[in-house]
Amino acid sequence: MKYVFMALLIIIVTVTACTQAPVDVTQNQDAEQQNAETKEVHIDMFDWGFNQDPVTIKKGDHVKLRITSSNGTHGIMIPGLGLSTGRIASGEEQVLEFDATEAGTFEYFCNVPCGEGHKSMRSQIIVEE
Ligand SMILES: [Cu+2]
Repeated sequence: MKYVFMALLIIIVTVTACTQAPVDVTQNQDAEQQNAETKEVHIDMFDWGFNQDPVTIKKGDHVKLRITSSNGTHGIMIPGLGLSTGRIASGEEQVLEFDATEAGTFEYFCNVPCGEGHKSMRSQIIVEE
């Protein structure tokens, strides 16, 4: 009886050890990141406007804004997303990245006083559901 019990115990331990595959957490995280689309948008600023007016993206996108100036020194502030660039002179580029976790309309505008048309440098980022 004792041997039968020992044999059963050994079988149970062996089967349990062989069937528990280790859970690879990092693999699951990689899979999630690969599912998020990276949407690259180039916003070019000039006296006095933006080439993207508005910018439309999808909720869930990972967004990379490449921001340049082709004419004048400008910058971009997006208060609703807590993002802003510094001053970007003609020929320079700065990048802002964020995850579009919320649908909605987010105003953006020039954050560098750049002359008579400065106040008209306003646009929107529209995050669609
Ligand atoms: Cu400006």
